[in-house]
Amino acid sequence: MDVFHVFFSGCLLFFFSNQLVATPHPIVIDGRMDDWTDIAPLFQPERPAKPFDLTSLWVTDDAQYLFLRIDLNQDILLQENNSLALYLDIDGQGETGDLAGAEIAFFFGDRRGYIQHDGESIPIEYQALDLYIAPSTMGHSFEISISWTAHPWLKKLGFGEHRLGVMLFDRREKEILCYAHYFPTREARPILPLTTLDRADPSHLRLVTHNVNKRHFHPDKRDVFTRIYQALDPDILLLEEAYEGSAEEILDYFRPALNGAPDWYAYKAGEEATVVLSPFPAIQVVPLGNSAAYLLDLRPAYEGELALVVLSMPCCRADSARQAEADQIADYVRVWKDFQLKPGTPIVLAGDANLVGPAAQLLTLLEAGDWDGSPLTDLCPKQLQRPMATTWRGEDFSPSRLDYILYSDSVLKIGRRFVFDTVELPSPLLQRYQLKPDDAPRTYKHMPVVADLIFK
Ligand SMILES: [Ca+2]
Ligand SMILES: [Ca+2]
Repeated sequence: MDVFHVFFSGCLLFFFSNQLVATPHPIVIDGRMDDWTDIAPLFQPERPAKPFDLTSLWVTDDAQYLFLRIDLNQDILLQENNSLALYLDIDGQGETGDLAGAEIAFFFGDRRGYIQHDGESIPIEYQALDLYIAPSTMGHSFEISISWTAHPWLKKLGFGEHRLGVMLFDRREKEILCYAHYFPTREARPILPLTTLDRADPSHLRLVTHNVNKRHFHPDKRDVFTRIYQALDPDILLLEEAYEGSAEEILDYFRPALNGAPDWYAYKAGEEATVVLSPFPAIQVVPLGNSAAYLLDLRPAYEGELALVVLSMPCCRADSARQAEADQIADYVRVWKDFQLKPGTPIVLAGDANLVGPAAQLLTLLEAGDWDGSPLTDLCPKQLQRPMATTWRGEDFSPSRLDYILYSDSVLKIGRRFVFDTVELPSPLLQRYQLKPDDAPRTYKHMPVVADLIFK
């Protein structure tokens, strides 16, 4: 493509002095935009003029990442079937690089791009930029992070050390949607000491959900699964896609990771083999498509019961099957509340919801409803070491938040909550739990999600 085929169509540019910003903006890539409210847009057209157009661009950064928020005038999936391209001029020189002086180009709908350096160009996917995108569902507002140092060429080009040229471009209409400049601050994020994975209080009931993706009986992975579950120390361990083995065989296999799990119960249900391991007997086990509902009796350790749905919803482009399963789950929760549960029984929906399509699927699950008539709450925990809420490591698609914990917050509080990965965790913490940095990537693609339940 050459620059003469590009029509510059009257963007307004805002040059925003980042010198006023005292601390880095605590952006979390989680698909929620409330963390951007104190940041002024870098670019806003007077009114979106084109059928597919940008309505706002925000840019901020810290020592590790460049963060972008892109708002559009229509709903899209950012990682499929769209013509949006990002061009970044990263060496501060408009005359070097490709279109608009850019050394980085990324075509979101193709999940591909390139980096240019010294007249050479290499094709890239998300890994070369350490690119995170949220939400993974359809929407018109997306947040994105790019690591300053993900690829050796980025360092050579001085990424983050020069004025950035940021261009958003519609490849279908060959139109520039925006071109703006941004001055990185590279301010360090305040680092909170991270020394323990433990519950804040021993009375908190730790729920861990993990899509083991058929790997749970893999002989090479057993040792790592054991060390990770030992470190997380669940009271209730939920597994999804644990096809191989009966519930009892899976419990026996993981006993070494669960302090021997004396007097524990094991259940398995649903087309995608959801499993519940805990010291609590189930009063009900009901398959709901790929997912399953479990009513656990928590007595005498805790009062009453826990109404649990282990999610393992249909994946990928099975949008109508996923919506149908969300409807089935929400209907079941309503039947539970209307006819079966003691009012105020805590309700938790946890597991792999695979939400990569219309946003309505999440709303359906949330609208199963809390006891006070409000929707369920989406816990949306983030990783311990990164400002990301992604629970799936990525492959072809960027890392995504696929695993969810939804709960009835009128009767349930949550203590510690996090998405667990071993990469980039501080060494003392890894040593304390006999973990290695590559344990998690060697073992799983979905990360365990942890929530400590506190009953009101
Ligand atoms: Ca956010
Ligand atoms: Ca350049």
